[in-house]
Amino acid sequence: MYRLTAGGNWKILLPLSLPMLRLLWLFAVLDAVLLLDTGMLFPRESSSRELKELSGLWVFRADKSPNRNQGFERAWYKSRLAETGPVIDMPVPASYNDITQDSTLRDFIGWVWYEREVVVPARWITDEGTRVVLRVGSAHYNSVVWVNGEKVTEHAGGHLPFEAEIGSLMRKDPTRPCRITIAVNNTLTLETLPPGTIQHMNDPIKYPDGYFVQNIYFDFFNYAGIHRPVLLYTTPKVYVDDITVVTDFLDNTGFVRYQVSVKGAATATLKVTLMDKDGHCVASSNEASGVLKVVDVKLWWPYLMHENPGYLYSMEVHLMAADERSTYEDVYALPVGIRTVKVTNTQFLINNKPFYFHGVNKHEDSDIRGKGLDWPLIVKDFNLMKWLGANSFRTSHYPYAEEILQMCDRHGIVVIDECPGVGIKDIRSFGNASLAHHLDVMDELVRRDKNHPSVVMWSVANEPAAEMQPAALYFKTLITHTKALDPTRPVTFITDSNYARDKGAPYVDVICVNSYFSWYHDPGHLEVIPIQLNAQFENWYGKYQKPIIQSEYGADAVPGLHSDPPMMFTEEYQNAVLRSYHDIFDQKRKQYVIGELIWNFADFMTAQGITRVVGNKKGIFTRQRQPKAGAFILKERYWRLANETGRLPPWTKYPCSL
Ligand code: BDP
Repeated sequence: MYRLTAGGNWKILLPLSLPMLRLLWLFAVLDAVLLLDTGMLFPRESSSRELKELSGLWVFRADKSPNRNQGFERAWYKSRLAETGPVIDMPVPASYNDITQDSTLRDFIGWVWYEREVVVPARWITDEGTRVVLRVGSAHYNSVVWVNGEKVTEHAGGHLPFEAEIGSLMRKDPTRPCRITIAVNNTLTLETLPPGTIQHMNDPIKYPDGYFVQNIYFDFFNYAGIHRPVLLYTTPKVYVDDITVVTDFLDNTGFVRYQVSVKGAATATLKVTLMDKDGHCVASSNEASGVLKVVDVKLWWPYLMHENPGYLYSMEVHLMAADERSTYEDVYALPVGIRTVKVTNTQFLINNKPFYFHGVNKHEDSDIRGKGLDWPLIVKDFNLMKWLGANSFRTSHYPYAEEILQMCDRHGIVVIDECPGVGIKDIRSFGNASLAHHLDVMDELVRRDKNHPSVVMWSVANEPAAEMQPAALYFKTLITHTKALDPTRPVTFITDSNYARDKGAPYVDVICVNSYFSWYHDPGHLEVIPIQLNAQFENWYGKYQKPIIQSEYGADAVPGLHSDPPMMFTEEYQNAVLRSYHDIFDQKRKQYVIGELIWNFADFMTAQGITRVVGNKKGIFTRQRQPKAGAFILKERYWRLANETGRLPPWTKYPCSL
């Protein structure tokens, strides 16, 4: 048996029992987690924390100067933006691209400037024991932030949050409102994620003076701006900075290994309480780290796998500390789902039961707001996914808003969480600087999303040019690093069906393959799908003996376009592609295929080009979320799969519930 010593180390006393082995494993994995210096807990109100949302109208100005640098040269952050030149209203959160009628703003490349003045409650300023934190949910891509003309932080990359403590700055001049200026630059280079290049067109016969374009190697519109809520929140000076949980269970006992990190004081008293949904305390502790044992545990189950999916406990951390001036009390409540994830040669196991991904790939994309967070859209999409019988999605091709992951936790929708490693096609994007940034982004992603039970796998990239020589070392480093960051979740990288691009495959736990037979290959030839898809699966499995997810497949369908026999771009052709793929999935899912994710949930905007008719039309829903014929095929299939592979109580069985 093992016994826990004061320092949290285990000592061998007697042979191990099974529950003890479980505990030991939990300790080992959490100790292996590479924690970053600071946490990135989602801002939540509590008895010790207040929030002030800064969503709404901001003042906006695009820097249209030839080198896009006038804002910095003339220090636009030093005064009100309106004093620097013409400004317009801009909603936050939203992409700025589709808000006006100005095509130069839609296609703008470079720095844009946002500004907002805010008045905060007086006690935030007077109470020096209060921290005031400015948080940006995400901005595309590089950002610099000033408060009252002083720089407080900068951040590289979109899709992930960043913060700065601004209390002391606000206290410098408590009488004036606080002016927040955020400059955001959407330029993509060989070393950003996603990568891109700026091309200057110097031929005076063809292009105006100073003309340049942004080249990108991914298939979605390069929306930009402040995409997620900006807010101010408070914590006491001594505060809960981070919480990490890892869960396990044995029979009907659940285990929650946790670690709380405190900032602002060397010592603090903690009380950690795990509450069930009814608010009853099921376990508690006074330590900063330990294992909470939950008797008669209610596991977190995916949607359609259990009659009560998405069960969440609440871990309430109560901190108390004191210094010579004051006492501090902080309270933070983290939702916790108790579940396990494991991968074998042929299966993906959630709570030791085989899980089959029947889901979708999405985009954060819609009319007018672009990639801006929008609650009506989020809730509509969840209703559509549930209507469809989808139990999962992949956050193609970048991390989605944490608010979306919280919905997944609550509804039991399983997530493959992808970083923005999309469009890595140029050999120069495999260099050290690119790798260092990619590793940083994985750090930030894991730090933000590690506690979400819905997140069951990390995806480090989509369809990189992995046949290039430096890719092998690049992906080995990236995948090994990600596994070290989080030893509890499998890691994948998404490849196309070209076997030459398998450089990440030796290191991943699950092979994810995208293929577009009868579309990009042999366009119009539906008859090739069975043979090519069969060969794809046999080859990848034959080489690596790892379970496979068909991570993308599909065909464009312009809604309302019909033809029989089917022709490309009609709804009938999309249907035929889906049906043909499904036949092979049904054969292979008895062996080692563990999932299928349609490309795409909904039509989405792309750059203009000769293959795109106002965006990518591979959605089974239109961009306005109306079903095409393919949605009904998928709905029929997903409910059938749920009935076969899930554990649905009789009353939810298709078609009775629909
Ligand atoms: C895949 C890409 C995806 C594209 C899709 C398509 O992963 O981003 O949108 O092709 O062309 O290869 O529709």
